[in-house]
Amino acid sequence: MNKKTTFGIFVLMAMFLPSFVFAIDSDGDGLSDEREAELYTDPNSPDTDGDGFSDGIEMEHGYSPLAAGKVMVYENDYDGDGLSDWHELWFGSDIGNTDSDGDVFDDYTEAMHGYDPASKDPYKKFDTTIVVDRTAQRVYYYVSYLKMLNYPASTGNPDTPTPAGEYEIGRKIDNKVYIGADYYLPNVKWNMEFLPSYYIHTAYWHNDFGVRTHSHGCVNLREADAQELYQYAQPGTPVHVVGETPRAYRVGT
Ligand SMILES: [Ca+2]
Ligand SMILES: [Ca+2]
Ligand SMILES: [Ca+2]
Ligand SMILES: [Ca+2]
Repeated sequence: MNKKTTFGIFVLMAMFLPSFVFAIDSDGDGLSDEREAELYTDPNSPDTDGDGFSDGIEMEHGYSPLAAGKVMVYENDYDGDGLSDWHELWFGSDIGNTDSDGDVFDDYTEAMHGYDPASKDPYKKFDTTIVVDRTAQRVYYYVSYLKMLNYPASTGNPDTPTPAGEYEIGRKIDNKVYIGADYYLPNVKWNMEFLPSYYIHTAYWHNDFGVRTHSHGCVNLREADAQELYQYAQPGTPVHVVGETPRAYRVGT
């Protein structure tokens, strides 16, 4: 190794050295004091929740250092705002503050509507998408790449399938009557049209959600699920219908 190369390596080391020097880890658990402040762990205790596994090891394997035992980071909600610690770390919001950016909207509500819970900027938005999975008979709601909701559903029967494709919510109707040649269904709640005459809506006349297809092409959800999705679905929200319509009576085993 010539002198020039040695000098080059020395300069490189000197450039990166300060970041190691200043990343103080008082309790030696592998997480810097700065990181522990974000995580609400004790910077002076290597095992904040006292379950025998260090904060650093828990974070490395996806377990919460704030909850004893095998509680995953995505299962823990330190501030109880509905958004898990894992999601808060992904969004960059404060896991110990229900309204991280102080704009009076809580982190969960902001994230679910696609707003950034860590920023007051109302124009900084994430994409939201509804995915209808015909194979699994489920409906998912995504914010960016994160699956935020996962519901059992019933799509169109094999002879009247829900058409695959990429659509978007056109209009929302609180209460609607469905009339066809062989059916009359009044008082159907939470209707989200994604293609002319094709809606995502409740279905009080059956309980086959997630089990089998059961419609003339609409997507049926349980009432509480449809009501929840209705809050977040807006005209223009993309709806992707994917997978295959199952021929079998039951989905899965
Ligand atoms: Ca530490
Ligand atoms: Ca621990
Ligand atoms: Ca939270
Ligand atoms: Ca907020």
